[in-house]
Amino acid sequence: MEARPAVDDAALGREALAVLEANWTGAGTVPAPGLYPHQWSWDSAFVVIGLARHRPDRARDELLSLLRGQWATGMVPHIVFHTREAYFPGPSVWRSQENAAAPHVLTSGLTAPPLHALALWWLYRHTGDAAFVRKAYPALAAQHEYLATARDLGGAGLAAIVHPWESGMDDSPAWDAPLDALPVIRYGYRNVDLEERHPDSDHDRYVWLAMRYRDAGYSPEYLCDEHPFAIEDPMFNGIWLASCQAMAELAPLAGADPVPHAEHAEHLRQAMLDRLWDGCFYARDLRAGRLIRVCTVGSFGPLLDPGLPADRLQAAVELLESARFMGATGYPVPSCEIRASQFDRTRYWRGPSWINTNWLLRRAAAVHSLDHLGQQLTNGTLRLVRQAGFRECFDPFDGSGRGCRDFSWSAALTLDLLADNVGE
Ligand code: 2M8
Repeated sequence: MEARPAVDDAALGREALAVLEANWTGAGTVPAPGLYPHQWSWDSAFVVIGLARHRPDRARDELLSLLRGQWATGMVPHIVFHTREAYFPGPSVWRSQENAAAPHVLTSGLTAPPLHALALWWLYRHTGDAAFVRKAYPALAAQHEYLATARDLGGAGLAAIVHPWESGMDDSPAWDAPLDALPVIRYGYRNVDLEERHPDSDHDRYVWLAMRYRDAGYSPEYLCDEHPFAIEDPMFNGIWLASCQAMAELAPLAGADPVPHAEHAEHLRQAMLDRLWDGCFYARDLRAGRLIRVCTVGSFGPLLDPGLPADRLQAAVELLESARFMGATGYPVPSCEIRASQFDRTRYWRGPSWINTNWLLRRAAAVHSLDHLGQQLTNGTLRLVRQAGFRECFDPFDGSGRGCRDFSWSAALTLDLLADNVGE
């Protein structure tokens, strides 16, 4: 079923729910039928957020289903394979079943932005379901512990991503230089579905990186000493910080101590300011020992922090609203600065606007009581889906849809924005 633009909010909401219903497999919501036939980690967190006010039962099942893929190390994988449907790279590449820490269900060996505690907090906020918080909390505490230990590759407390897929923003221009530093790989794994995403055959390097990590037994020691791709990303860490604050708020309900989570959030704030800020937030390449000076939508992740110092907040918001970002495009928010040489309005995370990053920035605006910015983000995002349907991403200038159709997080977050818009 393809979602069509709706004439009113109620119709749009019904279409969004229908997309999520169609994408529910009985064991998780797939991001989109066909192209993404399994459960992806941060996609699921966005689905939980979108369903919190409409189908809390389904939202709970969604989170628990994803957490069935959690490893004994605490790592929440970026894909959980509930079925045998074809996807590359699938279970035969990841070989999770050969790792003693992996669960019974097959998964990938990478992680994804840790949005899940914020999603649990969102669900609690809208349902008051403390029993579910108690149930899910320990798994999320273990996820945070994994990041704090196995992923502190820079030694400053920030989590490092070890693969572009872990950022969720796969072909972001921020990963160009670190990928270029890798050997040229020619497996010939290119796939027509991926042409729009990775026409420069970076895909072979993605697979190579994943297989190196796999062949090292997904070991944290290997990541520390040998893995050639290690990056401190402001979006990943900004999301983690927001999730640490969510853990602190939820802790009393779960009989846990909020203090370590609140302290951790403060530590992340300081580490991002010390290591990632230079006029705006940039990703840091730990292997090259330098900032990657391209502004992308990821640069705004730390805005999710209510404690961000006022001068940094002001500078970041000015950049976001400027003609380098949403000030010059008709629709929020291009995934890369439009004046950067790498900007490409047609290519996936190199220019198009995405509903999930719009939602995150909408959340950041709410956290800082930036009402005008929040309303602009809500209106612009709803305009995108009204006009083009629940597409995967959108041209930031003319709003036309790109990528696959009936995309779950576009539908889920539309539901959330609609609910906020009428003041529910
Ligand atoms: C995209 O990532 C996958 C790899 O994990 C892909 O390119 O095939 C990204 O947009 C990612 O953020 C998203 O979670 C995933 C599924 O929607 O697709």
